[in-house]
Amino acid sequence: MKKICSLVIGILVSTGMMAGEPSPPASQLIARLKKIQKKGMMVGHQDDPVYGHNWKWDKGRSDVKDVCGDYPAVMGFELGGIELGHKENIDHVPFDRMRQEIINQYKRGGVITLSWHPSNPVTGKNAWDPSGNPVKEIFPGGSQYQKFKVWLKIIAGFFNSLKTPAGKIVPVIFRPWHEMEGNWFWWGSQGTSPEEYKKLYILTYHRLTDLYKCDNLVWAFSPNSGIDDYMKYYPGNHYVDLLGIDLYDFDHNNAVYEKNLRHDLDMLQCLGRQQGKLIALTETGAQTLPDSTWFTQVFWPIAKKYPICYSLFWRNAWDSPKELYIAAPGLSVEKDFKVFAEDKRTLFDKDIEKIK
Ligand code: BMA
Repeated sequence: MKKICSLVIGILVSTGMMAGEPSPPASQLIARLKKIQKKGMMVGHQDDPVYGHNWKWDKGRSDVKDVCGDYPAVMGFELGGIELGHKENIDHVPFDRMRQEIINQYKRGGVITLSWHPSNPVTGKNAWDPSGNPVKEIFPGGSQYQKFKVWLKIIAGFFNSLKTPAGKIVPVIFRPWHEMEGNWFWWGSQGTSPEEYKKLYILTYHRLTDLYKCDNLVWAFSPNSGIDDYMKYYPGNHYVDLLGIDLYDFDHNNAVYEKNLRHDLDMLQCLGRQQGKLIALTETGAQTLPDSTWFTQVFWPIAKKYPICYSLFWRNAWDSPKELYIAAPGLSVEKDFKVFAEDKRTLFDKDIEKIK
């Protein structure tokens, strides 16, 4: 008996868990997301509380809330620029404001997801510059390894700073190195082999998790729509908690979007079941929202058939008018979005706040 007990304790200690100890914040969030997913799909919006259609930097404001009376259940924020020590991200959102909004969203029971478009470590240009073989250079022995280690330390510092005034650490969904099979980002397929990509994801995971003890990260993997072999760049089940896809309609073509949505969600549903992972549309939307019934007639009739944890509609960009992806007061899609929001299975902040 004694022997068995010490064996069990040995296992618990070696896995970092002791009976009676709360599980890490990330595991708590994963369990909560699974519960929420049974109720419906959370509606998400990038940069929701910091700017929107025709406004910026107001406090307490949100295009989604102005239309349907509640904040989106998921808010997305962007970390690009933090690695350079900048005070504002690449879309000019101050990191201090972002931290505050993340904490506000957590306190009202909402969920947070973070993306990162770091600059090209070799050329110093932005994330959309794939030149200079940067991925090869950031591994041990490479010319940018020291710099990359500092970047990860900085980003870990931000994750570890996400604490409520009472000292509670805020769990977030972290979605690094997205749309990797495309050729536009420096970590993308242009100069990076699948093996190098996996190494990059795993290196990031280990340094943040093991070295900097960021136990508040739920890890998302999100290729772009149209990927033939979803597992080609997949770093492995140990490193990923949520399977996503980024899918847009940039061309005002409902039929193509619908076809892609069905295709992507069929694939995600199947893989999610197979691998036992959550699934989500990690970025989506119809650019400029020209169809005034897009939410109820195009998106939702398909999306509602799948067990998607959330859909993150991209930003209503203050600095780029064509980047408009969710309803705001005065837009032709406003009424339609209200109907979409009234559906029992579309979830906003108040719908999930009691699901612990
Ligand atoms: C992209 C675009 C860019 C933006 C970036 C990071 O998809 O919206 O304008 O800078 O995301 O938010």
